[in-house]
Amino acid sequence: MRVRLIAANWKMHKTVDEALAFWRAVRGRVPAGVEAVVCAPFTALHPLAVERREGDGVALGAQNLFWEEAGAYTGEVSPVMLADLGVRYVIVGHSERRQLFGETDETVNKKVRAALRHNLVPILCVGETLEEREAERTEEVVRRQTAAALDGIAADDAARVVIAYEPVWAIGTGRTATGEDAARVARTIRGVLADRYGAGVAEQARVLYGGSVKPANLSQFLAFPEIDGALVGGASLEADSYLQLLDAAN
Ligand code: G2H
Repeated sequence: MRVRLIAANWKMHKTVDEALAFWRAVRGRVPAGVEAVVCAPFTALHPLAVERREGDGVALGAQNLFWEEAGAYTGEVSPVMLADLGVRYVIVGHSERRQLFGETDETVNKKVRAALRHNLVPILCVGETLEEREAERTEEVVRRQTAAALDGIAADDAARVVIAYEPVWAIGTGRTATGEDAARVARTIRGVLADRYGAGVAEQARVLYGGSVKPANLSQFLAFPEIDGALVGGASLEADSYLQLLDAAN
């Protein structure tokens, strides 16, 4: 039985005070049947880790990591540093990083592997651009990104990876895929897992939808059993809205 997951992706938002205010408003209010993860900017991770108490019901996530453990990599943050703070999840390969910061299938794979080595759960993002969608290449792109990201990863680890289908044209635009579209792509993702690892892993791994998810439209995705939750940007920034998403997923 897969537990639903609502992951907040704050992107480059919130000062430390704003992050702490959010945390205090949400903690202890997470419905029992849902997993809540807040992927905060690096600057807020340590204060949130200090603030976090048993029973808060919210896990900490990062939005990126580097694949080496330590060294001369100015500006980078390693999986060791994240694990040291009690961070449990890390977003890898978000389309903003692929498009704006030159991440490739190869670097995404290195990051997924590094996360798993340090017991962090990667939230691997895959999804097609508008151009690829219009050329009817969605399935091919998603299949390629998923397979490449999982290269060299054993079945046990693959089952722990959370895969978020985020069509690039739906991100921050107010446009969303239909529930049917998202469910079809979720089946494609599980197909890649089944081909490589067998039906057990395909059944165990969680697949999320992301792209302009809001409390008002979440149920259109969760109506499909293939979809186990959402990766949410804009609508995760206010505590009230995030709590509404958690309730809707319960
Ligand atoms: C997609 C999503 C969060 P938003 O990037 O990963 O953002 O919900 O604002 O479209």
